[in-house]
Amino acid sequence: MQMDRYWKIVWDMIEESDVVLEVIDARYPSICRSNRLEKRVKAMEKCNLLIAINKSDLVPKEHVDAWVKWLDEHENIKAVPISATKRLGTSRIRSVILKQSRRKKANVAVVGLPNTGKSSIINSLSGRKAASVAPISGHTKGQQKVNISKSITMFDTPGIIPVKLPEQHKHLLGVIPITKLKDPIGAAYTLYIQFNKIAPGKLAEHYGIKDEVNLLFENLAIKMNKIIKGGLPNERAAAVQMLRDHIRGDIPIFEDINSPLRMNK
Ligand SMILES: Nc1nc2c(ncn2[C@@H]2O[C@H](COP(=O)(O)OP(=O)(O)OP(=O)(O)O)[C@@H](O)[C@H]2O)c(=O)[nH]1
Ligand SMILES: [Mg+2]
Repeated sequence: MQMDRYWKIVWDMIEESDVVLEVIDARYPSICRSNRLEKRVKAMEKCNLLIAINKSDLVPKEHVDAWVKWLDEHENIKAVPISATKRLGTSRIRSVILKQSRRKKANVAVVGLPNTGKSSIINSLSGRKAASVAPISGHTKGQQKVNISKSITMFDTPGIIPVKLPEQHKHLLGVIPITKLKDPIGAAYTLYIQFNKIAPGKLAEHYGIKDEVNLLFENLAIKMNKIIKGGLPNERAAAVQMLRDHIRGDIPIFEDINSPLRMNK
């Protein structure tokens, strides 16, 4: 989808909304937020911004709590931790939405980068599979209206990758479907470098291999038993597996609030 078309859908929807729920990934809050969106919503009189820190099952509670506090104290933004798949924080988010809404009935626009879990949140709040979910970014194509309860209606939107999102952040957020990657080894290498910046040595520790940059995929392939004919390690298969593990949330690495990946919004 074209950027212009995307923003038109979002702006039109926000005009009709009481609350904008910006969904971010609990592992990398600083790189998920949209400055453009937040500015516009903050300037609106009838509409309030609420951040859902989703996938909070993948990080320690203290980490999410620290982000909630930081957003409140530094930016005066209300944020609620949630895990759509584990159904944690769902009642809380419902009650906060109603508090944030100026009307008794709340229209909620659910927005955010691809793969952050927008459709999953809608499903966990509605208690049924109303919105389609996939571990592939760009899954939701159009806008979809879902009635959550008598008082809450949500609008699911497609996620879109901002033009300015740096390459390394795209891989951290898994916004490019693995099947569309021309160079999965390059992508996995970029991810490894990012991981080592955030938590040195942690990726190697996770897989139980030596942290040797030149032998990374060879070591991974041997460890994962991905061997091609002739006994050679299948480095490409190892890279793809590492990317998959990351998208599934199996690699316990997340940004440190004290040295965020993005300083200025
Ligand atoms: N661990 C974990 N995974 C989650 C959570 N919420 C969503 N996911 C997973 O993240 C992936 C993306 O979820 P979706 O709900 O399709 O995300 P989306 O934001 O609607 O994605 P697009 O439609 O592509 O923009 C799926 O594999 C979900 O199972 C969560 O709270 N915890
Ligand atoms: Mg979706």
